[in-house]
Amino acid sequence: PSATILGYPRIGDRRQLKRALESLWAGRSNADEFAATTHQLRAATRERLAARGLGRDDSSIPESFSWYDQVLDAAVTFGVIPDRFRSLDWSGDLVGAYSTVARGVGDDAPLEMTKWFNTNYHYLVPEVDESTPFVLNPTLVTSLVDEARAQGFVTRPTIVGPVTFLALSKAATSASTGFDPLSRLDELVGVYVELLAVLVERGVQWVQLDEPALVSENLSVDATALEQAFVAAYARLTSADARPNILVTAPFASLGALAEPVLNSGVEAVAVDLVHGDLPAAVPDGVTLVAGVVNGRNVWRCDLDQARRVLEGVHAGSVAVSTSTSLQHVPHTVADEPTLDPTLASWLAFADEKISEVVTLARGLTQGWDAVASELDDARTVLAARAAAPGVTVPHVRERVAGITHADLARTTIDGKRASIASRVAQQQERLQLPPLPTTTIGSFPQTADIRRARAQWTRGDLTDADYQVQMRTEIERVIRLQEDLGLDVLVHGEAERNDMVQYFAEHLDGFVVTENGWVQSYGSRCTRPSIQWGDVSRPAPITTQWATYAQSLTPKPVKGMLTGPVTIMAWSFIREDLPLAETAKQIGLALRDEVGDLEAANIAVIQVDEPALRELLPLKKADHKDYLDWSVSSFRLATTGVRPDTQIHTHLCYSEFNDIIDAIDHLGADVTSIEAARSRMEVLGALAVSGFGRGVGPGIYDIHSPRVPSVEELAELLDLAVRSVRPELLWVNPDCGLKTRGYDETVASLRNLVQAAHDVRAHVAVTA
Ligand code: THG
Ligand code: ZN
Repeated sequence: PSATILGYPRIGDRRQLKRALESLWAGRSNADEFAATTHQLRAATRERLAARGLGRDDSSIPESFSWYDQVLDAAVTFGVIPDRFRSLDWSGDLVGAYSTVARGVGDDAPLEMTKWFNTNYHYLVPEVDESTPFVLNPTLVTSLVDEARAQGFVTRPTIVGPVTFLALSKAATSASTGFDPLSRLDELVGVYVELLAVLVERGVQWVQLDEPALVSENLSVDATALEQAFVAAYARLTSADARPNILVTAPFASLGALAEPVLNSGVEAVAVDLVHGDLPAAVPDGVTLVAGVVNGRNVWRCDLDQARRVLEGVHAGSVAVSTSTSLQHVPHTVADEPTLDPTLASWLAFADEKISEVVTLARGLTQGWDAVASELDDARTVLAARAAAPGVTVPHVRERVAGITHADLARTTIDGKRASIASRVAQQQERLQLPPLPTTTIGSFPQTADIRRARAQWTRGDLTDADYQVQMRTEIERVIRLQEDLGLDVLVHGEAERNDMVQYFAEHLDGFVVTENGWVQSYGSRCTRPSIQWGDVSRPAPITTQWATYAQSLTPKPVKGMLTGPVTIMAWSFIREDLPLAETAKQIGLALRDEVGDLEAANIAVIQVDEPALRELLPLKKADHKDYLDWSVSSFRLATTGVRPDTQIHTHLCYSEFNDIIDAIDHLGADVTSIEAARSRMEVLGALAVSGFGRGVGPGIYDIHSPRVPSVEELAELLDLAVRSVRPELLWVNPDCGLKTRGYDETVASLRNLVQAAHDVRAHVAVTA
């Protein structure tokens, strides 16, 4: 094929998959109805891709559908099922068993979830030990292949490749210490070989094996081990007796030194990311280079002239044009955004529009560029119009960024002198009068159906601003009274007014727009609608002060002001690419600095700036880490250092892979940092202790991702564990994330136990400390 894509969104343009899954799980529909809906979704997708210009019967269309997650698909296909789930009805109720592994049941925890490379997609982490059986169950793959054939298509099944699968797996708790899942590569490859034979028998001509692990330097496997693993695995796969052609994909960054072994591994095609990585030096004869020149990660229209130049630089006997990554990371289509300003819309390309760009470039490459002259011309015109459009460059924003000085990044006293950490701590304690082991929550309280309904009505114009205000204030008062009853020490207003911790800010900042239908799968049935940052960012008016001030007026206890930090706003939005990320980060940092200043002026004594995504944007190449950590940490400091010493700055970070960024966390300079720790039983505190972290820490003592109510004993035990690594005077007590997705019953019960556990441990730490 001369035009292809590496994957397509599977959630559906109206989130059909989300609805189908949630209705299946709730028992509102049965497995047959689920099968019918998802069949329809896939059939429509194939037709849509063909209509956009991808070949119907030449394997150009990837078969990238998944019920929930592509890594779970591979785990199920190769039988990598944890013991606790092996007795499920895998042959009778496949989707039921599959869902249970993804969601857990009773005390059987689901597979852990973590970020897919540097995207905002979460995959499920397979668990492997020395004796995990690897057994082929090809149904998930073959059912799609058969279905496509019946529809008149020859498509290309896609599966996570064996190296990436094991590199992303974790050692099961049953494994002996030091066990490395990759040590079982050869056995797993044996089952991949069986799958290849099954696929050939079904008439499959090409199979896609996704190997993004090859480009990442952030995995625990080092480059040499990765290369050896790849070479061994693919020597065996490519010499299999019966197999389809193999396309190996390496999205997200450069293959670097691995390009040579990958291109010479005997596979028929290699897809490289030419948006985020470089062109390999040499492509051997007989290997097709699938050139990923259209960005699969962002929503901007492609600079076709630039893509053409890249394609013209490719020296390979056979070239296909593609997206740099799967399109699962972008929404379906710009055509579905009726309320978007048409000028802005003309600058954008979502999944469907990107397919057209790929097809255009492939036509240029095969038929000559004159054949696509008008498309190239259109793209050129749009790009030029965008560069000159009002709001893209705003002089007062640029001037303010240029005027940032070193002093703006340091906390100072009122008279301009630097405040030592010790004096800050003392002044904050003087103002806040907190007990030891203070209790708090991360920020959001459950978003009830009432709250969602009110917001939907208000958005539609069916509820007046004044009525919406009343409803939100009523909710805030309820949440404040609840926290007072529970005996929490530092309260929150609950964030009822926020649909999403990023979108809410994007809606209130100049330079951003939000979409109506631009859903992107986050994990399983959950989606977000990333905002689009198209121009220079500034804050036209205070954003959160009215809610924070109202909440604080209801109680003598301190109420935290709650903001989302610059890096997280960027990580969870689509960001412009015509300005360095560091510059955008400064613009957002300054906007938030003003917001922090307004909260302080309104007498809010504790201000939390969340950066859950700090680890996520960490570049895949180590050489890029320092630069990233410099600008990301600086943007947080820019947002937070303008306050008085007696104002306490908190931050919250999700995800437990902190090892690479511990120093950066310290450099944020937050007075208190809450982190996810419950699922790892406080393990991350060990790393903090080793680094000599001397600021307040709130290790989450219960996992909010599950409705389970932890007992007082269990919570107290975790606090006792925490006290082994964190000095008691630095320790805070909180859940490990916001409570937005939880119900009220379990939230109240869990927080009651949390407060009790803090009281119990206070008594006993006081004795031992
Ligand atoms: N906001 C944004 N991105 C995020 C998160 C967030 N990325 C990482 C993490 N949090 C992902 N977690 C979730 C958790 C819940 C949901 C989505 C991502 C969720 N979404 C609703 C759904 O799919 O039904 C839709 C929410 C809405 O109506 O806006 O529940 O917090 N930006
Ligand atoms: Zn969190």
